[in-house]
Amino acid sequence: MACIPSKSEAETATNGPPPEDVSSRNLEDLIRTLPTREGWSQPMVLYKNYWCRPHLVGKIMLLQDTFKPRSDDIILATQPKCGTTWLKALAFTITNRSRYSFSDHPLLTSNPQYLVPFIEIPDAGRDHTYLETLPSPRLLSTHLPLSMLPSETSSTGCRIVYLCREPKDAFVSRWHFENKIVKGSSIELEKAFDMFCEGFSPSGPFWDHCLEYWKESLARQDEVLFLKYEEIKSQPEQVVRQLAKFLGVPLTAEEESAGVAQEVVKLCSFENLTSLQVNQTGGVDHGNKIYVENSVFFRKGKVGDWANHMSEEMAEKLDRVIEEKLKGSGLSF
Ligand code: PAP
Repeated sequence: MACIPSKSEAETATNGPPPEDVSSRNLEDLIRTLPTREGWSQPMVLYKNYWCRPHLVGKIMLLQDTFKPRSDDIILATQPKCGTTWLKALAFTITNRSRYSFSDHPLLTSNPQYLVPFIEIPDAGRDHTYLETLPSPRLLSTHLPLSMLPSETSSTGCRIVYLCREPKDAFVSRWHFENKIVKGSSIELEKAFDMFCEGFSPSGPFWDHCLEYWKESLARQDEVLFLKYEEIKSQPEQVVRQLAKFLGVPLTAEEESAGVAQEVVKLCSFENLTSLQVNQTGGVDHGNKIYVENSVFFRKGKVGDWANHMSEEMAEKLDRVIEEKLKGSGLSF
C-alpha cells in the first residue's frame, strides 16, 4: 500500500479531472495523485472508482476524447476472465456468417481476442484512431465499466452485450492469469483472494462492474443484453440464437434446418479453439513486463473449477460478500 493522497486530491483524482483539463494536465502528475495499492503483480491505481494498471489511465482518457460511438456499433463488455475470448468468437462468427464459411474461417487462423479490438487498448502497436478506420457495423470490446464509456455510447443507441461469470470461478481464473502473464509474478492464492473480496482486483470491484451493466440492461433491454458464462455453458445453442436476434441478424428457418447454431457452437468451443495451432503458439508483448501468449486465454473453460482451489470457508466468504453487494438488485450467481 502506498501513496494515499489528501481527501480533496483523492476526490478529484478518483473522479478524474474535468474534461477540459485532460489535454493540459500532465498525465504522470495525475496518476501520481490517484490512490495506489500494491498486491497484484503490479501496483494499481483507483481511477473513477475502479482499480486499473496505471498505464491504462491515459488510454481511458484518450478514449473519452477520441472514441466516436456509432449507432450500429456492437460492444462486447466483460470483466477480465469472465469469458471475453468465447464471447468474441461467438459474436464474430454470428455477425460475419454470411462472409465466411465454417471450413475457411478467420477463427481457424486468428486468436479470437485479436479479431475484436478492445476500445481502450485497440491492439498492441495500434492507437485509438485505428478504431475510426473500421467499417460499420463495428464489433468492438471493452473491459471498462459502463460509467467509463463515453456518454454518447448510450445516446447513440449502440448495442452492448455484457458477459459476467460466477465470481469464484472468475477469481480463480484471474489468479492463474495474473501469475502467468506478468514475468516473475507469483501471488499466493489466499492473498489474492483477500484482495478480491475487498474489491481490489484489476477492473474491480467485481460486483460494481456487474451491477452497472445489470441495471443498464434492465433499463435499456433492446440495447443492453446481460449474459452469464454459465448459461452459455449450459445452453450454448440457445444463446447463439439469442445473440443473433439481439444483434439484428436472427437465424433464418433455412439456417436452423442446416444446423447453423450447432456449427457456431462447435467452431467457438473450448475444445476446437484449443486444438488450433494459432491458439497454442505466439503472443503479444504489451510492455510493462506483460507478455500475453495466445494460449493464456484458454485454461480449463469449466464451471465450478473454484472447488479445486478454494476451501469451503473461502467459498462461503466470497458468496457472502457477493450476496451482500448484490442485495436488492435482482442479480445473483
Ligand atoms: P480476458 O479477460 O483476458 O479477456 P477471458 O476470455 O475473459 O480473458 O477469460 C478466460 C477464461 O475463459 C478462461 O477461464 P478458466 O481460467 O476458468 O479456464 C478460459 O479457459 C475461458 N475460455 C476461453 N475460451 C473459452 C471457450 N471457447 N469456451 C469456454 N471457456 C473459454
